[in-house]
Amino acid sequence: MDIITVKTRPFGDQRPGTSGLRKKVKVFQQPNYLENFVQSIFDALDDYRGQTLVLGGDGRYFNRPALQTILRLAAANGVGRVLVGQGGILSTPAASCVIRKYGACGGIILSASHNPGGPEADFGIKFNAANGGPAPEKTTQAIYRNSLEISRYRTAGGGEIDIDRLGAARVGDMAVEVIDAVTDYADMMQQLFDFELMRPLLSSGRLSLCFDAMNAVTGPYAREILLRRLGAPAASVIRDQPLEDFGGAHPDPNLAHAGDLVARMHSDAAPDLGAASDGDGDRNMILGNGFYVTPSDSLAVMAANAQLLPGYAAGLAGVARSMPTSRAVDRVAGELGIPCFETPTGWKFFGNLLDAGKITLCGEESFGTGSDHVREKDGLWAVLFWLNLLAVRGESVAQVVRAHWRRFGRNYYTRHDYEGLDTGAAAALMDALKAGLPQLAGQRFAAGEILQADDFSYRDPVDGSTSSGQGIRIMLAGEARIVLRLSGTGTSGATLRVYIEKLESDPALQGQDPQVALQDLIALADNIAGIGRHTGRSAPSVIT
Ligand code: VG1
Ligand code: CO
Repeated sequence: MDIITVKTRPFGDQRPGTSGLRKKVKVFQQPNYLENFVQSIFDALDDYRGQTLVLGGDGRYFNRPALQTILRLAAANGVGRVLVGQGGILSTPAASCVIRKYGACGGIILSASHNPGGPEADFGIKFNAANGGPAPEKTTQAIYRNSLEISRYRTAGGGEIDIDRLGAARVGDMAVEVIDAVTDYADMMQQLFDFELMRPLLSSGRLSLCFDAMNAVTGPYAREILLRRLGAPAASVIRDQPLEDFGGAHPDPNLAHAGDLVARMHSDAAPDLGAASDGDGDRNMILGNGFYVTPSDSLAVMAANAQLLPGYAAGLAGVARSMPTSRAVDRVAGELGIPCFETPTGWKFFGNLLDAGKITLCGEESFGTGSDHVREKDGLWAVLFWLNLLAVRGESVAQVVRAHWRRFGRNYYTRHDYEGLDTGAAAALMDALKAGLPQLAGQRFAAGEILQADDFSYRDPVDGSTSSGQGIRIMLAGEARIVLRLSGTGTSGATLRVYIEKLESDPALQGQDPQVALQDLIALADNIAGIGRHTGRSAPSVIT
């Protein structure tokens, strides 16, 4: 094989964020930019030579050329075999499934997830380890250090590999297998859920759904699973063609970006379940007829009902949630008598807990839920979980959630995002907030008394590693809480996320609009953090 060593220089900005390296496509298109990062990944690993690597992405613009570049680098660096999703496609959970199923040493996933795509938009790359999950912090830090010192990368000569045709090929000594991107994942879903129960209900229309693939990667997965294997009518899946620019839309399944679906769920023609997934298929939004389920509630409902579903009939070992996620699931864990872990934002922090068998279900407020079946959050899995649950209980989404609130209390919840902020102004806001933390405890406001205020730090109970500076927590009486942190996935300016929550145990008071129920806390967040003053904004860009 023709191995070429190319001299290069560090870029200095290749620090992975919450979920891999995300930049504008134009940044990735600079000569050597992608190559430097991929070489830095190989240099951070010690056991990949001769082994299997999984490669795929969400199909966004630049996916295809990036994939060819990575194949050449992989061959020159001594990878034994690469499994590539057909057409370069693998949803993030499917990639996790394939890594685990074929004993790969890891995988490279090309995605910027919920960020928009296209020549002027975003691209991303992340490395997943042999357990199928996002590389832990010690690996991402090693990748970053390598990227600051890199002076050469290795690549191979040769032409392009045809990634659209299933089958085997070679790049020099390295085998390339183009695999069906959907089958392994669909088979796994069929193991976890009761397809026999759901199929007659879905095919006869007794249980109806609308799944919005948002022109992103889940289209082919949804067609195979929901339409072909479960027999739902064709119109049950919308925007099911993966497009390089997601049709110009923002592939982020929330109330702001899945507007058509939300409108349909509030119309006379609303099906029983509405759902959407994001660019790379790991997020989910769940809606009922005229009803929105917050992701935090969705996790809690899943935990409370898991035993009704075949894949989880044995019960849950434990649960985990990211710190900003509402504490609704904590209440379920308390009642079930199982442990509940609080981790920093980002799926990589769940990996050790899942591997150690300490948890079965986990989730984040950012439309992410998952289980120990893979090591990523999983959008379609969540949709199937809900469908199976509705089929078993024979109730509507709203009935299931309201009954849950009556039993466990309702954790009113909202997240306010301030996007595209001046980076300096956002940093100044956080610095001032941190400086004022010691004075907050004991102060009384209309929203209640502040009991505790800190900067969240996490010690991993499995490997003892610590991660500090993971977000400001302000805890108030009455199980109310305000959390503030800066996003680690954006590609321009800074995004401030403000998470607000309050418990309401009285069923008579559980039917309010969260923005109303939480208004005192929303005002207090602005008061304490000086959001308007620092950012010049009078309202958030997105409310979820
Ligand atoms: C966001 C979410 C976080 C999620 C991450 C990756 O990160 O808040 O919960 O794990 O996106 O999701 P941040 O740092 O911007 O808040 V995905 O679907 O974009 O890979
Ligand atoms: Co995603």
